[in-house]
Amino acid sequence: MPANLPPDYFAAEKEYRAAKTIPEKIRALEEMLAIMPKHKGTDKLQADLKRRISRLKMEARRKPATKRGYTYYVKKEGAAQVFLIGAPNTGKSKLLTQLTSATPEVADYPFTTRKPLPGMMKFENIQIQLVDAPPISNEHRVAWLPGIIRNADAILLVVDLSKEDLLEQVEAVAEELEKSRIKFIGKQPEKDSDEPMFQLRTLIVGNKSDYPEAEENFKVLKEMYSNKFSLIDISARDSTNLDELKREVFNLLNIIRVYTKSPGKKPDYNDPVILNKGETLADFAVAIHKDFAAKLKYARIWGTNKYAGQKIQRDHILEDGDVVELRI
Ligand SMILES: Nc1nc2c(ncn2[C@@H]2O[C@H](COP(=O)(O)OP(=O)(O)O)[C@@H](O)[C@H]2O)c(=O)[nH]1
Ligand SMILES: [Mg+2]
Repeated sequence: MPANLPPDYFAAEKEYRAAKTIPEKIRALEEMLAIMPKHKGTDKLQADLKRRISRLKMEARRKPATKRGYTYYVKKEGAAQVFLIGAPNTGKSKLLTQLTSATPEVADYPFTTRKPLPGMMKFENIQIQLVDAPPISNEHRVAWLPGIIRNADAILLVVDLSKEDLLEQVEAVAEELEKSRIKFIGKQPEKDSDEPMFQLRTLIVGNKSDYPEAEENFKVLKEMYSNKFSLIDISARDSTNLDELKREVFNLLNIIRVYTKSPGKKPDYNDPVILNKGETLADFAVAIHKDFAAKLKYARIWGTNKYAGQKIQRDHILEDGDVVELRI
């Protein structure tokens, strides 16, 4: 049975997607639940919302940042927020200087980075926010870090390929974050075990590929992790493979760029609407304006695998690069 959700629901859903904090997210989800018509066709959706609400409430209870009442919260900007995470001295700050115009301190002694520092990375026609963070190791725990990482859309786990202890570098970070119930995953969401974990999409970045031993070490790293994760080797120092890295970051985010078009005019390719993969024409309309979502009759689409100007309905799943003309 189709759910037939009212326009208010999509507006609340938009608020949910824009929500930055856990209380905001909970409020939006509760609104979605309240608005949703209660019948057989929405049973599953209702259950799903309830599950998400209770999970967020659980998370809010154990968030250390709120207990301390203090955190280095980094406001999201651009299409997505991606944290640079890793052991000390792996080159996170160096990488940030190479990919953005931010100027963190880069030094060959550990723990130079004490606060998160954001910078904007340009990828084609969008900006992605990268955030440099203090290192994570078994010896050194930054209490507020897991709290702000939870807000990120994805993680770059930076590993030093010049060192023999690659696996320890990865596992130490994974272990530390697991204590805060954060789990690294590849591009696909994983099934929860008994204890729900907060899942973060992660790309493993092997840095310092300019070292002679790096190639062999990267092979070892791939053998260990390529069944679950995407990996890439780069040299932040020499700017090797950084364009490929940018594309990998974009792929990791599972986002698409969709463009608006007015009748008879050319689309503006400089200003894409960012959606998650799998989102529909209805989601696109909500992202533009909630009134559009309510009034939308149909739309025309231009893109790959479509006839130019083909008519589409609300449930049509959009793809990266699609151009859409909304008809209300
Ligand atoms: N050879 C080489 N050295 C690098 C590379 N990236 C960073 N470094 C050096 O590694 C040290 C630690 O870098 P930094 O960015 O401060 O590491 P962080 O602690 O992870 O932020 C510095 O001396 C950097 O110059 C690289 O790609 N190749
Ligand atoms: Mg640093």
